[in-house]
Amino acid sequence: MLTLIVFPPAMGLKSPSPFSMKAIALMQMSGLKYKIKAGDPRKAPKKKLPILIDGNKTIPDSTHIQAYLEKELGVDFDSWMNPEQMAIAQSFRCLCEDHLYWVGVYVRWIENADYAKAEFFGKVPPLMRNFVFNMVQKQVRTALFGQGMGRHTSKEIHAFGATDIKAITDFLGEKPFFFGDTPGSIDAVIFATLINNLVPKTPFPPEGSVRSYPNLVAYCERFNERFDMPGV
Ligand SMILES: N[C@@H](CCC(=O)N[C@@H](CS)C(=O)NCC(=O)O)C(=O)O
Repeated sequence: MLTLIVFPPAMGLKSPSPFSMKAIALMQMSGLKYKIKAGDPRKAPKKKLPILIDGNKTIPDSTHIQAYLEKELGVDFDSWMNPEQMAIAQSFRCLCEDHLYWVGVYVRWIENADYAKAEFFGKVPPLMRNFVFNMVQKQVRTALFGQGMGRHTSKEIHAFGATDIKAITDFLGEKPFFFGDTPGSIDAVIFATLINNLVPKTPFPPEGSVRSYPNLVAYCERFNERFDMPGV
């Protein structure tokens, strides 16, 4: 039995991490039997989630999980795509995972700190809660600074996010999935990114949020329904 280890539920999502959500989406798209378990990134081989466990094999990283499903388990996500579509998909994957992701991290952990504290550490005894949250927030700030996003002002970060989301909404247009009628692995990325932008209270960026684009909201609903996403 395959086991997918993801961040525990919060913010009304089965997993409030775009990478965990992407892995869940890929598993749902694969049609394989698997179970989801909440885990702790500190215990993961690369100190990040998601990871996939298949017997005695451990596969960290959502991209490597996708490759494992394709190469080892025969799942075919994208063979219908032509090289131009593959190139566009790769560009949008980087937009979501290497740029827009960091806008979300900033909005969630820095700008909406009280909400994040309550959602992620609400069950921690009050005396410990501030301590643990401050520790995590410090790590997040360091990561944001190292990546570069954290060196910008709030207004600049929002503008980056709004431009990324505009690119997604414009490219999608009225198509049911990212490249038309057939969903591919890029849809797992786009869905996971958008759904993490749709959580209540932290629609990011506030200017030009996902919620303000009807085609993106409808896309999330369509993906959710088609792949019977658990607990979204
Ligand atoms: N490249 C990885 C990124 C995974 C990732 O960044 N996961 C974050 C949560 S969204 C994480 O585990 N962070 C824990 C930490 O940095 O301590 C993937 O595609 O799976």
